[in-house]
Amino acid sequence: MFTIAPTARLRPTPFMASVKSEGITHATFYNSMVLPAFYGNPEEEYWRLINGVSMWDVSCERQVEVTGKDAAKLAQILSPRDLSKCKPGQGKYVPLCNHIGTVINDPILLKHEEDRFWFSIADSDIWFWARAIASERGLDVEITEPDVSPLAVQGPKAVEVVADMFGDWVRDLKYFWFKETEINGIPVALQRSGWSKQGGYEIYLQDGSRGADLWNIVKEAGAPYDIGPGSPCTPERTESGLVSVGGDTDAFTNPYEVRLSQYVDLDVPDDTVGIRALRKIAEEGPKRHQLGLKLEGEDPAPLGFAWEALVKDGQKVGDMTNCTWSFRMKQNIGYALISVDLQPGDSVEVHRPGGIVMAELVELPFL
Ligand code: THG
Repeated sequence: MFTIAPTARLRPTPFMASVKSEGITHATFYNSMVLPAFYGNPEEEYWRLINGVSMWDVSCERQVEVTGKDAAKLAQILSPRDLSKCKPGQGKYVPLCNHIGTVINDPILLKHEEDRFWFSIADSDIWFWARAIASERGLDVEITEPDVSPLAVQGPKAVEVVADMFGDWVRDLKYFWFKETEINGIPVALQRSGWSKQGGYEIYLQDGSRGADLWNIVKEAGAPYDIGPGSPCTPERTESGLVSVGGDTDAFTNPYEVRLSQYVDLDVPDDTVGIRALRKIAEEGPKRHQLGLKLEGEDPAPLGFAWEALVKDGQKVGDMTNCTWSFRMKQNIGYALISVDLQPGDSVEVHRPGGIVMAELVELPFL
């Protein structure tokens, strides 16, 4: 189609040479970085994630490091999830909201020490946001981007690959907990995490000059398990019900609309950004909710670059924010962000570029 023209605004990843030699065919952009997408066979890459083990260059999950006397205070101001019991070595999934309660990002927060945190961010500029909030509140913190690039190892066999690399202790890591360690002299943090429901780890490379070395170490350790390159996998994440902030959300989507309410604690301090709006939304109840859609039709018809309208009795009732062919369910499935008047079991029209398709609303996750 076309080649990406280089510019210093678009940051390559430390694994770029490796993913090229693996035969990358598609990439997307995320946090002004390249996010490798496919290596020529999306279906094979999907089944490898479901049945085996897959390695993903997710360097674009950039880290925002917060250090200093008020670091913990700022972390809690930025996140409506209660962090008071979070321990060093623990990670937590923390949706971030703006002042009107819109979800603006959904990082994994890694607490290294009482006064040092990483926000491992989704696709929006939290470096800007954190600096602005910290300055306006007069906090004593430093906010930087460390030299850190996550490499995800995902799938049911990921634990074997990572145990062969680091030792059996990795089997006892609890979900989102992490440990700073090294492999062949390469400094990394190893965390049990990853954007799939198939299990796995993320290796946070802490020396950008060693990307090819780390890639090769994982590739070699994974060879007995038939590891191969992959990427955050839309069919799997859709079947599994994971949210993509920025994909499934718009400028007004609050956590209650997209099944993230369990990560909001309404009794966090009043100075947490958005908490007053969130309390009001919780009291009044959200106007939209996120449900699954099972579409009619036998042929794969993924969503393109835009949401598609959901219509009932001639009225627009919501949007389809995501649609993908499910290789396990053998049909097109998607997410609806739709009026709470519509419920699982109801059917709606999806107004697609190629015409109207009927779909049934169901609870998430699909599988
Ligand atoms: N890894 C790292 N950083 C990230 C992501 C990642 N930054 C942002 C991006 N992904 C999106 N955020 C996520 C990350 C993890 C999960 C969802 C979105 C996730 N959710 C589980 C769920 O919803 O079932 C578990 C959450 C819980 O129960 O705490 O895993 O992938 N480094």
